[in-house]
Amino acid sequence: MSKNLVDLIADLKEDEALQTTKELLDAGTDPMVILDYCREATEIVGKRFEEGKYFIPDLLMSGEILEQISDIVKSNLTKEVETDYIGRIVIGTVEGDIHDIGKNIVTFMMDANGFEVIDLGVDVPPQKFVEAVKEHKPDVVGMSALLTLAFDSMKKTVDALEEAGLRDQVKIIIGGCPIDENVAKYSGADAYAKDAQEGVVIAKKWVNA
Ligand code: B12
Repeated sequence: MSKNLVDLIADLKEDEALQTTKELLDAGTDPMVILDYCREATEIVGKRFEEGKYFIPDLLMSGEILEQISDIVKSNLTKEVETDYIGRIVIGTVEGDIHDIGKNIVTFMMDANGFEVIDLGVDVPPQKFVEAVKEHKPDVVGMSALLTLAFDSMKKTVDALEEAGLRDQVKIIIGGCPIDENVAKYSGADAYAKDAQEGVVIAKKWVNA
């Protein structure tokens, strides 16, 4: 069944993929496991795109399927009982990059774990991050990027925060499928997370929650 969902997404079989997602959740599968299947499937889609077997419309279709699955999954994740926020995070996909499915999952997970989230959207210029940090005074800034080209935007954003004298007031976490420790070092971020769950764990540590 599980392999099946990976294949259905990778083969862009929208209706069957959504149906199988619902069946898996009804059968008690952990929603986070479903997100892992999504990741496995995106790797296959990405590879087919690189190999010239898939084209932009196929990427778009995979994006649509992933978005619908993450909506279904989100509605199955239990939100903790409303309490005071444990911290505030400003998040966005950096300039030049419009991928937002992963960022939206992180936004949801942070919110579900007690953070107040200010989501700046996609293709966010460094200056917009700076303004948001001035306005909202967050504990954490989260940046997402899926394009290797966008690593420079991450660096520029960290530099802009530095220049504005705000760097010491926030912790910065980055993520996205090509992001690793080296990118964190290159950009000047404090940490990177391989997925939304890890991001939540790190952010919680930063606010001592
Ligand atoms: C769907 C998709 C699209 C959709 C995006 C729809 C949308 N609303 O986001 C569309 C069709 C629009 C698209 C466009 C393009 N895409 Co595209 N796309 C993908 C694909 C297949 C899946 C991405 C995805 O949604 N993954 C699922 C999510 C859940 O995973 P995720 O983003 O990694 O997020 C998780 C973690 O990384 C982490 N995370 C993510 N962000 C953050 C942030 C923080 C703070 C934290 C803590 C954690 C975290 O948590 C998430 C959940 O656990 C990938 C393939 C791949 N391997 O990823 C290519 C891919 C990213 N795309 C690629 C390319 C080249 C493009 C285009 C340039 C194509 C073109 N020629 O036009 C354009 C770029 C446009 C732009 N300016 O951004 C390349 C990038 C290659 C590179 N080296 O840069 C990839 C890798 C495909 C490939 N193998 O060639 N794409």
